[in-house]
Amino acid sequence: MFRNDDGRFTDIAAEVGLADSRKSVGAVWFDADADGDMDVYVGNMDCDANGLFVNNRGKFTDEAERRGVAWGERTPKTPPTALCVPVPPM
Ligand SMILES: [Ca+2]
Ligand SMILES: [Ca+2]
Repeated sequence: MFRNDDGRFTDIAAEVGLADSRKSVGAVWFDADADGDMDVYVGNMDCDANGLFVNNRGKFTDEAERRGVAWGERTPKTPPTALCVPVPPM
C-alpha cells in the first residue's frame, strides 16, 4: 500500500499491517464486515492461504482463517484443508 504524499508515493504496507510475504495474485476491496470502511481480500498462489485484511481504523488484521475464507491453507503435517486452485502463470 502506498500513500500519496503530494505526488510522491510512500510505502506504508508494514505500517498499516498489509506487508505480506505470500505470493499474491489479486485483491478485491470491499466492506467485509459492513462497518463502513474498506477491507481487502487477497488471493495468493502456490497454496498460500488467502488473506482477509480487516480494517480497524487504518490498521489491518488478517482474519481469513478465523472467518473461514483462507482457502488453500495447509499445515506442515496435513494435506490442504480446502480446495487449492492452481493459478496459471501470467
Ligand atoms: Ca469494513
Ligand atoms: Ca473497520
